[in-house]
Amino acid sequence: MTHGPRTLLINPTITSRRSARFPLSLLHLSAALERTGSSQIVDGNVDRNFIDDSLRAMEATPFDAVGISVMGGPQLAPAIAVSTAIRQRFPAVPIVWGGYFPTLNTDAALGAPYVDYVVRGQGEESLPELIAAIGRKDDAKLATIGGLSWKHDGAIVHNPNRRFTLGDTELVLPYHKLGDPRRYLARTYLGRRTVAHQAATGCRFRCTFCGVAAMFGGTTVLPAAERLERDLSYLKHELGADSVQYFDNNFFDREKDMVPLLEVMARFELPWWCFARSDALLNLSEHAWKLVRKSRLRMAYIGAESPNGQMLKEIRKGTRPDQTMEVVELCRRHGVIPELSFMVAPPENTEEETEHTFEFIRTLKRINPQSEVVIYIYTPLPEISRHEQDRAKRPGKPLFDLNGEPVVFPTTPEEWAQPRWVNYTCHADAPWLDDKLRQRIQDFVTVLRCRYPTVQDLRSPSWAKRGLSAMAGWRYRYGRYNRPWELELANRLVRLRTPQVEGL
Ligand code: B12
Ligand code: SF4
Repeated sequence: MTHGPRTLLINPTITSRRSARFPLSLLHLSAALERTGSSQIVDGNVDRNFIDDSLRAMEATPFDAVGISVMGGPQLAPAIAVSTAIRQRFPAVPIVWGGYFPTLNTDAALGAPYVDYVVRGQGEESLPELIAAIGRKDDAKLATIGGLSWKHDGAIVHNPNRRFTLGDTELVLPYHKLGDPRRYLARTYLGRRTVAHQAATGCRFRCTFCGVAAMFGGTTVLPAAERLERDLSYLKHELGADSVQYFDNNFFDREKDMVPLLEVMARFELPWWCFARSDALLNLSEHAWKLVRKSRLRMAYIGAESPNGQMLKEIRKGTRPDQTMEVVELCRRHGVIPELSFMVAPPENTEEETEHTFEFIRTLKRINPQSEVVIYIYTPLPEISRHEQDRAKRPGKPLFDLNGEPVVFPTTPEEWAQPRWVNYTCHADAPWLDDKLRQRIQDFVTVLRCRYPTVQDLRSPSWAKRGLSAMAGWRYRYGRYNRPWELELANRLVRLRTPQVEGL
């Protein structure tokens, strides 16, 4: 029998059941909570009735608190819905929000009547401390919990940030809390049973546009090789995983620290995917590349962002366009597919920069036709979301909409959940984008993805992909992207996959 506080942890629906991967945030929190109490997980990605099921779980067992993981964008509306339902039925149970949305929009989240506490950044230490303090009704203790934002006498209080750690190194995550963890293994381009895993946490860079920089403020913590070995051993031998998608924010860190990890991975030989930077890959030694090949890296998602060196400097990306060109060639030589992401339609020189990016993508495709391309609209973070140190050092430029009016960001979760702000968060639309350019971008993307269907698409038959590619050939060759109605029609039948929405 378990003693101590009980916490219900909820992952509101964000993706289809097919695309559901381990809710790693909740698994990490659950592992931490088990030390002093117990927890139950409801995952809205596999449990489509997660609101009713959360209420039922609370009826069956009294919980001391509910923790909800919230990413901005499409997860927000279900997060609001489940929080409201819980507040109505169980008004006395405290509700804690954590994850990227409340970390980046703390005041908006805490202003909602159904959010009592926000944990900013990592939750492994703050959440158990918070739940213990709530149980003892200990306000003095609340004031000492790092990373906590809370309400005191009607005002919002932000405690100082907490340092990042990798938490307990003794145990594998409590995957059994998800029912049968094997149902989270999926057929992907990497293998028949791909598993999601996070080895290191954070990122040492501070790109101004990035939610990861806003969360971690340039900090990263790598795991010990033994820990990675233990985790991979469990995933491969106990769960039967045959490939791994690493969710690490930025996989390749300093080579000397990476080599012991790559050595472990080279022993497991599980094909893998990760987020990486062009400079890190270009700087790897021949020895490291040997390990990378042996460990079977299949695809690296690289933030190329822009062909404009000046813009890359301004956003503090720290990489250059020539490095993007070099890395696609390097990847080709090593049998790794580069998946390049770009941010088009920036707030300044919107059209020109977009066309320039299209041309750059064509050049990269010539160097390495296997390069995959993901196109986002550049939607800078609201100033208030950026990490406090970066805000002070480098204030962002003001943003204006099409009418020249300043862009005013939402101040409540409900506003952030409106379609136009969901699109903003998903980098799918921006207030300075006119209909003509929006259409132009959409047309380019249609022609490009038909001309070069992604290898990540296992759903569409290869004859259909070949057919689409042939149909799109002349448009791509002559740059005639406008109104590709025939491709849209054909694509509606084939339904090519969109990894930027669904994940691998
Ligand atoms: C997996 C993932 C997804 C999956 C969702 C999971 C699934 N398939 O089941 C999918 C693919 C659906 C997805 C979608 C999106 N994602 Co996403 N996603 C991720 C990813 C790669 C991993 C998340 C993860 O598991 N991390 C590991 C865990 C351990 O860390 P964590 O989630 O941060 O949790 C810790 C803390 O945040 C905190 N915490 C979290 N929840 C809670 C709850 C409580 C109560 C507490 C106390 C603490 C707490 O404690 C946890 C443990 O330390 C991250 C990048 C990353 N590496 O984190 C991006 C990331 C979170 N996604 C992001 C975004 C923006 C999106 C989108 C909304 C937009 C987009 N275009 O990418 C889309 C929506 C797409 C659409 N149109 O529908 C951004 C968020 C940044 C921001 N600006 O807000 C990230 C950081 C990617 C990036 N580099 O920009 N995503
Ligand atoms: S864009 Fe990539 S490198 Fe830059 S801060 Fe974000 S995760 Fe790190």
